[in-house]
Amino acid sequence: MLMQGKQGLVCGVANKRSIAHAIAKSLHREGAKLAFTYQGDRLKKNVEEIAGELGSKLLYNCDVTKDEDIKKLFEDVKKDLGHLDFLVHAIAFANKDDLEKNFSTTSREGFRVAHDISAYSLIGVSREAAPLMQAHGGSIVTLSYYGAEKVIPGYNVMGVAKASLEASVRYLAADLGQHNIRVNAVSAGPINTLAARGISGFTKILDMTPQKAPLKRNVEVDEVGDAALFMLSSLSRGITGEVLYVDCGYNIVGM
Ligand code: NAD
Ligand code: IMJ
Repeated sequence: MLMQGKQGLVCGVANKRSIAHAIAKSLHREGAKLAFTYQGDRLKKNVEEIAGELGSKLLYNCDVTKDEDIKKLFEDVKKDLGHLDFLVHAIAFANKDDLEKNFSTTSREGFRVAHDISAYSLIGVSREAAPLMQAHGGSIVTLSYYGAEKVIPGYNVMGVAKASLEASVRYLAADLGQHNIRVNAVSAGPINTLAARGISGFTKILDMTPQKAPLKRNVEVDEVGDAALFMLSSLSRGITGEVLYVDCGYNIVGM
């Protein structure tokens, strides 16, 4: 029971396939008390059901493009939970046409949206979570992807946003370390979630990964859940500002 007596907030559950759901399952298995955010009424029922299965009734609506939603979220969390030991950020979005067209056609607005939702939001939620963590320290984990550092066909502006996210992890870690708050990213291999479905070429990438990855297979979502659990638990207490690859070793291979 690695997380006995610990409580935290999970942002980014859309449905049962979500990486945030797998992380929440790992945290629940180890005894953590969980609260969840959902993005708008469309997803409330899904998240309510998932939270219920993981012993939680604590749900908050939060659209990370709205500063007032983020502020209200942590005011409510403070009322309901008092303090936070951990925070999971598993949120990304870019306009679909920016993931399909040539990268050089990315519009100013498309660039802004991808960076606002996929990178700035980590800064926004970390800033508001920090005062709730300061007394005991805390751990924040976000999700990244290899497209942050190497060109992956179609990942386009999301790759640039993930590069910004990973740099933000380092700057947040440097800033919040004085309060014993750690900030890390888990860089997951391709997983068939809502955020991957309908992406042209995604199936091809899933099919090609086992040929190159040292473990000769794709990563399973529960493996990402357990790695995030490690980063959120005291087992990783000496680690901050890091990007941990959970990709069956894919990123270490040149060709
Ligand atoms: P998902 O679709 O289940 O999760 C994405 C979440 O982002 C959803 O819950 C959605 O509601 C939320 N979101 C989008 N815009 C938002 C907004 N404005 N406000 C609040 N929430 C918003 O897909 P997933 O694959 O579980 O994605 C979770 C994270 O994992 C993302 O950061 C993604 O980039 C990352 N990731 C995914 C893969 C993959 O192959 N699926 C690989 C590596 C990293
Ligand atoms: C996404 C696009 C292109 C290639 C991709 C992906 N590969 C992988 C993903 C190879 C693994 C999934 N991924 C890592 C993401 O971060 C996805 C983010 C995303 C997905 C969508 C789809 C629907 C939509 N906007 C999106 N914005 C971000 O409209």
